[in-house]
This record gives sequence, C-alpha cells and structure tokens, in this order.
Amino acid sequence: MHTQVAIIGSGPSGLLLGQLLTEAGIDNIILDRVGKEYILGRVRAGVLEEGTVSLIDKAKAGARMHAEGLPHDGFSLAFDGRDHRIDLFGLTGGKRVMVYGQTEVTRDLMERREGSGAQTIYEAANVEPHDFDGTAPYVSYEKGGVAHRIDCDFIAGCDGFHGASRKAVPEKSLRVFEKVYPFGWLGILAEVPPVSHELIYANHPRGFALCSMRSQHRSRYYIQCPLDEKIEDWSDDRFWDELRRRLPAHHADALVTAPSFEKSIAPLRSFVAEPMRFGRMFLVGDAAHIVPPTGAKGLNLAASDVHYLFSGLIEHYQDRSNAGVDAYSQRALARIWKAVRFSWWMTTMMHRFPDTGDFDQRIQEAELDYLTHSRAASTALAENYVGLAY
Ligand code: FAS
Ligand code: PHB
Repeated sequence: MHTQVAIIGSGPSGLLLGQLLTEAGIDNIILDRVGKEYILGRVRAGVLEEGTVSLIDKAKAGARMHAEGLPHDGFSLAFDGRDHRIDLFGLTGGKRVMVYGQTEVTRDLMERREGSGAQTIYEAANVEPHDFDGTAPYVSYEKGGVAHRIDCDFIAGCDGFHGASRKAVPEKSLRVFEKVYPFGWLGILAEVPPVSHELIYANHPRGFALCSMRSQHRSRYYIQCPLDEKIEDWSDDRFWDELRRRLPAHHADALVTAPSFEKSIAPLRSFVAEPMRFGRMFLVGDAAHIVPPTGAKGLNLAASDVHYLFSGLIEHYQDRSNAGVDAYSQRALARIWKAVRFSWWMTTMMHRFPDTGDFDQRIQEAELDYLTHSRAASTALAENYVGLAY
C-alpha cells in the first residue's frame, strides 16, 4: 500500500488533519490501535477556541457543532463564596469560545471521513513508523494476524501521549519537559441541566471544582482529588455533596443532581517534547504535549498543531516548497509553550496544593483579587482562554 501521508491515531488530531488533507486532495490513511466505538467512548474536552471551530468548518465537519454547540461569552471564577465573571467577549473585542464536547467533534469528523471514502484502519496492532529519517518512510502494522506495510511520503504521529510515534524517536534526539501535579480531577457526566449558563471555576479551601456542560440538559462536573483516590470510593451522592461544599451557596442550592453515567479520575501533568519533527515524521497533539485541563487547551493545541502541519504539507505538495514543514516544529512550539504557561498558571491559581504554606496561600488570594479587580489582568486571562493567534 502507498499513501502520501500516513496518520497514526484517529483522535481529534489525526481525524482533523486527515479531513483537511482529503479536502485538499492529498491522499492519507489513518491507523488506530482501537476501534471506533472505543474512541467515541472517551470523555474529554469540552471547550473549543475560535481557531479550532474554524478548522472544523474548513474540514466541512462543523454543521452539528453550530447547531448544537453553545457559544459562550464568559465564565466565572468562584472564591470566598462569590462569583466573579470574566467577560471574554468584552475583554477580547468580541471573541468567544464554543462549548461542544470532544466526543462530538470526533464523531462529526469520523462521519465526514466515512463520507469522503478516505481509508481508516481501526484495530491495527503494533503500528510502527520506520525510516522517517530518510526519504522513504513507511508504517508497519498487523491486522487479523497479517503483517502489513504502508509506504508514504510523510508520517503524522497523532497517537497521543502513550503512542508509538514519540517512542520511535531515538532518546538522544528528543528533549522532554515535564511537571506532574500532586492531584487529579474526578469528573462525572450526568443528564441534568447545568447549574449555570456559563462555566464556573471554583477555588475553595477543600479544593478546586469546575462546573461545565455538554448541552442545556447534560452537565460535566469536576472536583480536585488526591492522586491516590479510587473511583469506587466515590458514590454519586458523595460527589454531589463534595461539589456543593466547594461552590458558593446560591449555586450549591441550585445544583440539580441525578445518577452519573460517566465517572473517571484523570491525573494532571504538563509535558512538552521537543522538537516535533524528525525528518519525514511529525508529532502532533498529545503525542508531543500534555497540559492540565484547567485552561481547556489540550484539544485546542492539537488543532493549532494540525493547522501548522497542514499548511506546511500544502506548501510541499502544491507549491513545491518545504518552508512550511521545515518551520512546523518551531511555529507549533512557540504557541504550545504559551498555552503550557497559561494552563500551569491557571492550575496553580485555582487549586489547593498539599504543600501550600501560609505565604503561598496569600499569594494565591492576592492573584485572584488582582485578577478580578484589574482590567489588564482579566484581559490577559481572557485573551489566553479564547486562544492566542495562530
Ligand atoms: P488522543 O489521545 O485523543 O488520540 C490518540 C489516538 O491514537 C487514540 O485514538 C489512540 O487509540 C491512538 N493510538 C495511541 N497509540 C497508538 C498506537 N501505538 N498505534 C495506533 N494508534 C494509537 N483537553 C481539554 O482541552 N479539556 C479537557 O477537559 C480535557 N480532559 C481530558 C481528560 C483526559 C482523561 C485526557 C486523557 C485528556 C483530556 N484532555 C482535555 C486532553 C485531550 O482532549 C487531548 O488534548 C486530545 O484528546 C488530543 O487529541 P489527540 O492528539 O488526537 O490525542
Ligand atoms: C469540560 O467541559 O470537560 C471542560 C471545560 C473546561 C475545562 C476543562 C474541561 O477547562
């Protein structure tokens, strides 16, 4: 088999890149080690930057997002029993975010791809990139016990944090930067109306909490929890009680609860691998970087990586220029590190750290006070939250 671009991973990165390439007439094959339903069973991000929305539109997969997604002009920070609204629209000259679940983005891109006839190989075992430091890279995999090979011009490693692409890079060629946070997020999904029409990020002495949503009748809630928590120790009632304790009273009283249909604990880390290009192979999305979900940047960084790589591949195939692919890593990393900084800053400001001393606690309180009383400070927060320019 031969294709122009072999894409490892059928998550948002791989699907978005694949669809943009297909729309541009560039042949590509996506391989994933699991099946479609498993991918759609994962519950992850919920907030899309305008750049991500535009790329989904460019991939002609945005119809349901615009019909069912919720445009949001602001969100609230809750602390000391009160809400403080951050007016994204007013502070950024008219920018907003779209609340629409990653699962639905993935579903829309999968449906679009199936309609385009582009090839996706699910449940591909032992997918491995080869010879990407030369001019004839290929990807090997097994399906049904039979070994296969896909010769290609380029390989896009869109296979997430635990994927094969980054692992295939010689250790001496890679530099990684990592920070692991001393807590996780316990998240649930429930078919209940959201407690507020906008997101609420709460800083409370008992820990962080986030009130988000997927629609007007489906809510997504998170509470900060110790890393050694066991999901089986968290009944729905225990979760709802703890969430109420961390919210201002008027929200706690208004909270509508029901049995959850998804409950999971995610660890938090910041991670960046440099560079993101190795000859004919490019790392994209979570394969190259991870951010704590506090700033809602993970999925959106995957989208900006796709934008930079897609632009470079178009220049290669249509303009016979390698300037774009040569600049991919440097351009992507410049935006990634600003989002890593923002996600770290928002996580540090909103969570209670086990080793926080009195001085650190006062600094956190001063940060929140400054942020909610200074237009300059809240503008900086707003412009990072809606997404910095590509
Ligand atoms: P993904 O991990 O989504 O997709 C990688 C794909 O590659 C998967 O389908 C996998 O099966 C496949 N793969 C892996 N190894 C392979 C191999 N060896 N061979 C073939 N295929 C392979 N971001 C936010 O913005 N907000 C959030 O609230 C948020 N919550 C999250 C919660 C959790 C538990 C996790 C893990 C992440 C969360 N994220 C969140 C970040 C998340 O949304 C990612 O940024 C997003 O999924 C990145 O997309 P991809 O780069 O496509 O990677
Ligand atoms: C979500 O809805 O899952 C969500 C929203 C905002 C975040 C993180 C997660 O910062």
